[in-house]
Amino acid sequence: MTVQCNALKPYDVQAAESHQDFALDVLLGLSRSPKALPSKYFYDAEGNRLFQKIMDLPEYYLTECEFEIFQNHKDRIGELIGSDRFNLVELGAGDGQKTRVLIDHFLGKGLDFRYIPIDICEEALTELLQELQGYSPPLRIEGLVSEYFVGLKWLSNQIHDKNVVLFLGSNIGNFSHSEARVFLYSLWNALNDEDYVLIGFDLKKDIHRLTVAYNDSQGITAAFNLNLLRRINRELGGNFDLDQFRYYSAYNVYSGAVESFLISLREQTVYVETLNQSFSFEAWEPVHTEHSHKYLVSDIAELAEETGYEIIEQSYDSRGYFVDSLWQVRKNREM
Ligand code: AVJ
Repeated sequence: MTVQCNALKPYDVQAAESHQDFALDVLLGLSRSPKALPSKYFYDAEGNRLFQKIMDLPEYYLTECEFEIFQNHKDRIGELIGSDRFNLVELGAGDGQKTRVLIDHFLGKGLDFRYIPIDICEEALTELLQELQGYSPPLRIEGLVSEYFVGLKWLSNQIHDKNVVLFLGSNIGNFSHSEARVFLYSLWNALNDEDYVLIGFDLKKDIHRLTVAYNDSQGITAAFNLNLLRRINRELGGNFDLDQFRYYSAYNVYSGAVESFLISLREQTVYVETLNQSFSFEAWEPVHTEHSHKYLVSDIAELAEETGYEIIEQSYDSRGYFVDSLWQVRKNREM
């Protein structure tokens, strides 16, 4: 696969397919029982704007934790990963605000790298690329608009390069533990021996703290979820009445995840033009929208071990809420 981009316009790897994928996933998700929609579709331009607001919420502690970790541990992280030239690949970069702490630091230390942010939201990526323009010495950047798998594909072609992959902000939390295992093993496969990955895990903690982070007082998280229905209206010609659905989320102790739903407030039928199909909802019927998994420190060790990495360093925030875990790929040897 050839991927070309210029600095200001991210290369859109998926544009043509993604509209069809969305239609198909909505059809599948609203036809099954219980109903569910994949959380990756939160991130259209509006969804991304709402997610940026979530990151600024006092209740959503994750962002400030990772900021603090990067501020306090950037020296150490830089020392561990940087000597030779490397590719700094970020999966799900979003607006890249936290990453900029690392990028600024790495540039300041004279590390030799190019930055490859990958994200499904074109608007977020374009904004990020524009912000990173002004650097001197200039930062080498290639932005890709895509889901994670293109990142894996891109990486598997860099057979002679050293790679450092960032997977931050608890993005991994949207995977179940078995999905995370498959994903990390696929990543391992695409990487070279001794490459690094830096993964942000949100840790298990006081359940009230978890619950409140996904039930903010300003209702931004609710709007973020409801935007998924608005996106169906906009892009697929749906006629969802957003007032007839209510956001609900709760921490499930068994699954170890905050689980989010949109609940139909009454019996209703919704028509989606592109699909030429109606979907009926019973009163109080839930549509699952997201799980955000929380980790034990022991889960992280197990996950690294199972998928072929060695844990090099765990960096925590001062409250012990969050950890950025630096792993190194181990190949061609007995572990
Ligand atoms: C971007 C997946 C890390 O699960 O915490 C924030 C998304 N959902 N509030 C998360 C989200 C509701 C977020 N991740």
